[in-house]
Amino acid sequence: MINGQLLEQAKEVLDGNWTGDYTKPAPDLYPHQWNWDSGFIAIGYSHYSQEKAQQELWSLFRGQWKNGMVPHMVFNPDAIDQYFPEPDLWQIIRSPHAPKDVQTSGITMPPVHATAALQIYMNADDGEKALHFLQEIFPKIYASHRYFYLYRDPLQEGLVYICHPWESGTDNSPTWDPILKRINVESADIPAYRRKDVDTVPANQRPSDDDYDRYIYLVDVFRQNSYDEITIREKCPFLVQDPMFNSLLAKANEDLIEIAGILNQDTKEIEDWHDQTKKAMNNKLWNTGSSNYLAYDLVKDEPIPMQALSGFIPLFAGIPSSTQAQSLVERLNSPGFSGPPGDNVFMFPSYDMQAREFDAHNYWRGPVWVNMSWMLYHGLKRYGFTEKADALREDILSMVNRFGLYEYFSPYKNLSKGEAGGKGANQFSWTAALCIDMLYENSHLAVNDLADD
Ligand code: 2M8
Repeated sequence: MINGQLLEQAKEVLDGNWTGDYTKPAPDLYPHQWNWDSGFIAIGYSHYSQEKAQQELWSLFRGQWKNGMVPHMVFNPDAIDQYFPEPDLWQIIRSPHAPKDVQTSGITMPPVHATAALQIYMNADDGEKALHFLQEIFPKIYASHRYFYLYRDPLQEGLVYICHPWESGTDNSPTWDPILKRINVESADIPAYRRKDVDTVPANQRPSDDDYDRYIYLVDVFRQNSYDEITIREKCPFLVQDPMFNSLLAKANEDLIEIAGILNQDTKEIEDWHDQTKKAMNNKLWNTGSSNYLAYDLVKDEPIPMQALSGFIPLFAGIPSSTQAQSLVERLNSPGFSGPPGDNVFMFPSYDMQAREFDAHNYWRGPVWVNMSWMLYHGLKRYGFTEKADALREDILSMVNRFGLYEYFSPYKNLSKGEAGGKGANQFSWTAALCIDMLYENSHLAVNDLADD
């Protein structure tokens, strides 16, 4: 009964986190709305509640800025005292582009909304309603892609940069360590603040205080410069072309082209973006030595040689050639991402297990995340690694079934006595949503699995 029960539990988690307007990523730790979470969550809902799936995206796009940027967070005014940072830190009113009637953060996140919108349309029973939804949301998503190519691609090479680790979604990935270390933050330089995340999750599973000081320092740079993109580009010490962010943009371009086709809209501009990004990923971010894609530090003008799982996400967007895909899969199968020979490790740890920086319990420094595995599942299928993809799916569903619908997980299958496999927040929405998607997607399997394990 594993999968039938899991499906019900996952729906309960989404129902529990649903506020009436949007879905909280987790009950206590994350009370507001987050950008890429909403995309993943909408994909889960699209299988059984079109209404909630569509509403999830509408709620997020209420916060869209006039320059097209979709903010990384839309605040719930009733939950302001439950999370740090509050809108007061962001002070988005300093930007002429910020919305006046919705409180948001002042940075963005990996763009998964074209991908989510297309899934909503594809999974709809009521084609007419879903078509209407696509027509309404298409110009907004298009504007958000245009924002990236206008403001975040200064070299006009098809690669967009992020200016804060929060924009990557992989907040404390070791990839950002070399850059954050270069930022010398004296406590007097940054606004006073108190973290609230460590009230609910053990500190050793969350970013360090040194990381937070730098996160706040960067927000201060943005607000002091009124969120002006050109000034930020000149002054920000953190400007990175991240392989996962650009892959998700490429995947979203691909899906936006499909949406434009459905709506009989012109696709030329999006196709140009798409071609350019795919080529640039392979020309600039591919690294033959490590058989994966590396992030690129635009301030120092050099690749960042850190080994994160983000460097494999291009598979999801169809960016690698088949030879590159083969190398990526070989690297995924190696001890760095699969552990020592034997079935000891869930697919896949978020950071190279053989690297000094790897930490099995700490957030984006090693644990397994369901959204990353879900993207790789689709990436592996896309390149014909069907057996590997199916094994990954089974591995992730069994992991979640064993430990619960947590935010992230220890990669180790054999835990020491008393150790919990689930980490961070429990009842985590995107874990639930993407399990739902994996269960429905192979619905012939899911239906059979409903009967027996
Ligand atoms: C985490 O990030 C937020 C800040 O944006 C936090 O730590 O408070 C990340 O895992 C991010 O990827 C995610 O979108 C967010 C909400 O789930 O939490």
